[in-house]
Amino acid sequence: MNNLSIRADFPILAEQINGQPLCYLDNAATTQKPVVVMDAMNRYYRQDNANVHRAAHTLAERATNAMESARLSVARFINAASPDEIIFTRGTTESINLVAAGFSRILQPGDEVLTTVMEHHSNFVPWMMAARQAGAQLVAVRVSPSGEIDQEDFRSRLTERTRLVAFAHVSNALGTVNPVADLIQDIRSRSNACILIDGAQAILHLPVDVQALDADFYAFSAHKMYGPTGMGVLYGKRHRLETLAPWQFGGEMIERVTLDDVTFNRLPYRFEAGTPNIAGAVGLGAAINYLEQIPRIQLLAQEALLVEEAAAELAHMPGVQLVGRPSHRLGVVSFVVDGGHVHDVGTLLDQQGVAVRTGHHCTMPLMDFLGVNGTVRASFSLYNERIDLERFLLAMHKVLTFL
Ligand code: 7TS
Repeated sequence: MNNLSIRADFPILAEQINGQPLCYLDNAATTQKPVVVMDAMNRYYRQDNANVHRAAHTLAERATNAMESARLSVARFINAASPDEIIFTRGTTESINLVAAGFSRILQPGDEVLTTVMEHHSNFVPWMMAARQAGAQLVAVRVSPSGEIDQEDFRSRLTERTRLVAFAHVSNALGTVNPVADLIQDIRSRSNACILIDGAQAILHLPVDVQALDADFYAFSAHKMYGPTGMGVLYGKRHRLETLAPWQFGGEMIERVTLDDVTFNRLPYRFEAGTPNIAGAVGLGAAINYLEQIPRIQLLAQEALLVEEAAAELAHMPGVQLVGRPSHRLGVVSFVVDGGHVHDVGTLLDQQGVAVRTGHHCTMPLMDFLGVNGTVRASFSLYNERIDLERFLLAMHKVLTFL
């Protein structure tokens, strides 16, 4: 194991930070980009740039083909039944807001939206706002002290009033892999509730098959899977998308408009108002093609071992407390240090070239629930190697001598 390397594909990994080679462990926030993604976007702007779907000229046709071929790549990558079920958005946050905006018109007073304490704010606040607007209730399932969804609480809070269930596939703050397939089956056996999975972290660490999972919606961001920022995906089952009202108006989402009426375009365009992020779609398509060419499954196994080892080593360091000890963890290890503010730990690590994230990770309800203000979070991805783990652990030993 650990003899696979794709580092050379990521030029930024050769950067020096504070006089040290970069040890990038902030992948849960965003991943670095391989040359092929940057080249594809550059080539698009140099050779093919035009607006899509609009003009009968060659460049417009090339731009349209580039965007639609990216849609096909996404559909293949997550095994969607049709590219019509792939909506391009700005990212996970926008994908979830799109569904929440639609549901704010479907929800009735007395209805409930079920989510969990573990969610990123992007999968919590949109439901809070939608529920408020409709006079419905937001219900949050508890997590256990180890940072897992409390399944008993989940079962008891899923009722005939639950109209939608939204939860993360993988927690960005703790790395917990939720038993999504089991939970979805359980929901399906007892309820007609619509199910949205926040896949922002999972897409980086797991092969995702939306048909096998049987979720109604699955949201993720390109920038967390080696693609560009400002680009994301909402997968939705066709019948769910068809019953959802569009939330932004103008451009290609219009089919026909008169002075006093309008009809909307077919899927997926009815949810893509305005000129889309064409270069972003090209970059996402290139990232997927890249992921399909590298030995992804072996690299994921290598990455998972590093994370497990990081957690085990940190757990043995005096004064270090792991936050969350999920039985199935991917990508992330979170911790606090006795007597040290998490931001100080982050700064001391940065001085040694090690990039981690500190703070609440946009999961304030989870932090409150676990009784911490924030954590230090080291997060791994496919290009991290044993040397990164060793550098991080060595840097942590130094940090502990300072604090
Ligand atoms: N959901 C989860 C589980 C996430 O991890 C994030 C981003 C989002 C939603 C929002 O994604 P966006 O691309 O729309 O911003 N998570 C993080 C993080 O953990 N640190 O920075 C961003």
